[in-house]
Amino acid sequence: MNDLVRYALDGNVAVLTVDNPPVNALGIGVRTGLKEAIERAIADPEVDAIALVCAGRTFFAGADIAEFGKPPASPTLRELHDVMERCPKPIVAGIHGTALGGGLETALACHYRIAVPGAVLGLPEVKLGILPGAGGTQRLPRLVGVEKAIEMICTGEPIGARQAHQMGVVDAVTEGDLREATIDYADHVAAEDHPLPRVRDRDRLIAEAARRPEVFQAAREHYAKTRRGLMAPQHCISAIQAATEMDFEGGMRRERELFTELLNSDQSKAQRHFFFAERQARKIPDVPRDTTQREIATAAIIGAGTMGGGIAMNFANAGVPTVIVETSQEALDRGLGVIRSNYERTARKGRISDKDVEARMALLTPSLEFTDVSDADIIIEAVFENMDLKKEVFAKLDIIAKPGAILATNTSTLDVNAIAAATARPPSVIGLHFFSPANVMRLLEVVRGDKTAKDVIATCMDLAKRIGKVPVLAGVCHGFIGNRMLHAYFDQAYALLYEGCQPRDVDKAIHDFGLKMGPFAMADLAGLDVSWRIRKETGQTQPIADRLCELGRFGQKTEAGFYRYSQYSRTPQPDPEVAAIVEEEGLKLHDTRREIDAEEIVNRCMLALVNEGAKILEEGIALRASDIDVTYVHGYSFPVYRGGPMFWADMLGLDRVLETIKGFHAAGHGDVWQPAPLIERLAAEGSSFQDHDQAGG
Ligand code: 3H9
Repeated sequence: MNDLVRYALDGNVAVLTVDNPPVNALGIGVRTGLKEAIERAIADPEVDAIALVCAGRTFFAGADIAEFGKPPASPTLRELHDVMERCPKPIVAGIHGTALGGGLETALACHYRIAVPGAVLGLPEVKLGILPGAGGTQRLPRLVGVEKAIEMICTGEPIGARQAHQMGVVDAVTEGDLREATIDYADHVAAEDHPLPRVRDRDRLIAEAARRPEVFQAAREHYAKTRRGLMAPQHCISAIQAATEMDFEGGMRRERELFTELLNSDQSKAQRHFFFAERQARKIPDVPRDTTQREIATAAIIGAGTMGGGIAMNFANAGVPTVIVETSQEALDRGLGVIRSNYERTARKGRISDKDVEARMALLTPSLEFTDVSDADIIIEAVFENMDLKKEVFAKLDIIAKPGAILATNTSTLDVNAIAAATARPPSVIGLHFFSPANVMRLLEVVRGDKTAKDVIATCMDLAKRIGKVPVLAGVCHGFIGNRMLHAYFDQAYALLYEGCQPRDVDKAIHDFGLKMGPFAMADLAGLDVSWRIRKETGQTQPIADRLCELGRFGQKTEAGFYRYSQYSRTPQPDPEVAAIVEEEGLKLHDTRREIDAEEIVNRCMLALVNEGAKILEEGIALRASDIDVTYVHGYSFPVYRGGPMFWADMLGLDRVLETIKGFHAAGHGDVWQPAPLIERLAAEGSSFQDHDQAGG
């Protein structure tokens, strides 16, 4: 065949082994090799059956995403599946690792499927802004019914082999050697001489669902709420519905139309960009992948507050024994109590078992003794955001921690170099900035100090994956990547209030743009008192927010902030008292108030992110524009279907971005609207942040 597909004979079974590392993506080479191999097996009179397996760590992880956007090359996946499904000799897929997307679709085009117990199967295309475009929306509902197919396809969440067996997606689960088991299975079904089962012919569940079209409307409403703004889940539902309204060929044609529409959409371009951005973010040019790492078998967290507790949960979830240190028994009890109730809530939702709750709690050792961290491989400080306090903690850790331990600070803004300088071992000091709630938010900003050792960085980037986080490397500056940009964003949000908006105008525009919540609802959730205290300490003012705080309006926790809240609901209600303060303070700065439309609100807030992001990029605080995108999607709920703020700017076109920024500057909105030189340069060259990333920054 070709060098990606090996052909061998085992008795009367042709064994096709695909070997296309790292994940056996079904690129053109694999498709060509497979088609030729199947045709050869069909033509060979000695062959009675075909076993299809993959080498390496996984079965096919899907179509080759890097091929999207290029002209389709024949044989396409669908053409290949046609050859497979019509093959007169049984084809058995042997599945290990992950059978995802086009990978599972290929398995569904085989006559039989067997899997090892650890295999995982799914159709995650929706996460790339597309739908399963090689028959997945037509074949899966024929096997598992419409409801289960909708759930799997619209969430993109995979299932394990045993569940897949129960649902009828695989025919058997094998504990033994997969290759041998697949050959045996193929041999066995060939001997039985039954008509070959083809998923496309199974119409019973489809016919049943055709009588209940209301299922589709309910699904549309559900995913419009839970996947707000995303086109792909709605298109997935339409494609599955087509399976109940048309014959197989008609359904396939409809699936193709919907797939093409999605593939060409800006949403899918953004989501595919994001897929590669997440993976790119793990790569650090001067820290090669094979850098020797420090072993992390145990951890310690200083501080059992909201942040410390959330961080500790990440380690317990990953099975890492963790000591949590506090200064008072009361704080320790409170912290551990919150962790337990978080776990119990998850157990009530059925996501973990009661046994898991106890196992995870057992991994956490509460302590009032600082010296109890002395054996930990990594110690993460999560105390109050105050430089003197942090320095004091690090000076103590320097004395107590074992040699080689990684000393991490969870500071969200402070100078990691200054914190490192409080120790005699700055190479072992790093920033690990978790986002609140730390057990939920996926972003981890890994802050590299001037002296942080490469093995410490490599260890932390890998550790992030182990504890379920997406790491982004940042350099040292006030607020690093995320919070420095957030500062610029909030400045504009406030400026809009002074000029003429009310909090709900700004929040609505930002929410409609796709963020989970606007800046003022977010501030109410986080609490207004923290930034008020910092402003007072640093001699700054923000008159509207200061006045709200003086009235004891600290946000949701006091049932009043920028909005009013009832005791029972977190839904923000506009408050005339706030409206009056906003107007009064606005008129102190401007002669009149003006109407500001949603487009200006979005541009002011989002382009503030982009302009600051470009400066961060130029200064080398972020390695890539795509790292900034990862930061904003995973840390600040920026809509993934816009790809992140920098990708969004690319889609607008940097010439348009520059013109709008210059317009804000000319309109007197302040010197923050001096365009970042990088934007000026890229716009002049007619290029984009993506081009800048590809050129190596
Ligand atoms: C599809 O199938 C469409 C069809 O319905 C219809 C077509 C007509 N293609 O994640 P990792 C690369 S859409 C190309 O770090 P892990 C990845 O970029 C597809 N490349 O490993 C990375 O490269 P690098 C549906 C891919 O062990 C390397 O492999 N399938 C693909 O943490 C390692 O990846 C999916 O959406 C791909 N399909 O996780 C599955 N997949 O080293 C997408 C991976 O240069 N993949 N790469 O950075 C995954 O979810 C994970 O990669 C997987 C492994 C779970 C498989």
